[in-house]
Amino acid sequence: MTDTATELASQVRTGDRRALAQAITLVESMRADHRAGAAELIDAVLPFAGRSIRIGISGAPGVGKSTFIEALGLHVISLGHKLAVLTVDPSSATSGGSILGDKTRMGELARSHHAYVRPSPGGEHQGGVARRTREAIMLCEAAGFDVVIVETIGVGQNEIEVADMVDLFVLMVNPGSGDDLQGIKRGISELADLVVVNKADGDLAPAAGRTRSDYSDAVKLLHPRWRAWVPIAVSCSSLERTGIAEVWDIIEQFSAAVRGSGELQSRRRAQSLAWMWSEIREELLSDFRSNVAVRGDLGEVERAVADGRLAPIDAARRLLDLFERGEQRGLTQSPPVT
Ligand SMILES: Nc1nc2c(ncn2[C@@H]2O[C@H](COP(=O)(O)OP(=O)(O)O)[C@@H](O)[C@H]2O)c(=O)[nH]1
Ligand SMILES: [Mg+2]
Repeated sequence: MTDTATELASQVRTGDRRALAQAITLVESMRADHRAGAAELIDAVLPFAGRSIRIGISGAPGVGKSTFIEALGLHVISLGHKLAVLTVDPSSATSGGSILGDKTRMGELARSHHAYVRPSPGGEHQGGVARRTREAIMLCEAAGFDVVIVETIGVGQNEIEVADMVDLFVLMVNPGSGDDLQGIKRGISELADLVVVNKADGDLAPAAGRTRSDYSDAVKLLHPRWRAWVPIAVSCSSLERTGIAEVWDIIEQFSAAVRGSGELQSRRRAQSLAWMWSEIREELLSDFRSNVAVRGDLGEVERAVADGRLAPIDAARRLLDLFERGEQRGLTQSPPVT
């Protein structure tokens, strides 16, 4: 192991926030020459990772996730916990202002010494979001944060990836969003362990109550993800900070239940294995695509498949053969694309 990785890892371990920020920046880096250092760093902190409640919070933009995390977070640190918040929001890269917006919505948290708020990295690259968030979680844990929240927008792949790296997956919805079964079906995620109806205040309070009860019925129809936990729906107001302590109590009950049943431990083992396989898939695919022999034929083969001139399975076999032969001849070190 290089000195820098060891050094950085031990600084992270002391809870040094600048070191933590630097470490996360390193694992977020897409530069190939940073990857080795990042891997060493993760190796070094691995024994100290895993000691947190990992919570994913998902929901449509504007539903109030950041406001909720600020309210919940302040409560959680008032109980003596140390909280890290990571955001996974690919849109924050494009809509310039929203990183700052998120920062501001969690302003009080961001200023606390017991919390660490890390917005999504800017930049165009979409790939690797899951990997770098997983690694950032581990770094935060090694730095002593015992509650980690990952905020993500509630769309497709993103949501699934986040659900795959946390213990508890929270779906946040607006009052009125479950007024018909169709709406619930569209809105509800199979992944939800807890549905939080936010904005239960002012004029929206009655609707929030109805929505909570609609979701309470709906979550019973979900295929349960845990033996020791049945998904439930609650309501709160992040703005007025009511119902927030109750949400935290539920999170603690969840945590105790799934630890007690041994499911948390087995879930995390399965997540680690799934992570390894997704690394292998990504590495292999990237080798495959950069393989000279494959690259030469890929366009034509794709056209043939699209036109129905070549069966997909034959095409795959042909490209894989090219790939394997190329690998054997050591042709993977392809010249850079210009
Ligand atoms: N009335 C009401 N508005 C809220 C509540 N929580 C958040 N908001 C508002 O909803 C908007 C979006 O909040 P934000 O936290 O950025 O949502 P996010 O996109 O899901 O992170 C902001 O204008 C908030 O002030 C709440 O509990 N009640
Ligand atoms: Mg937000």
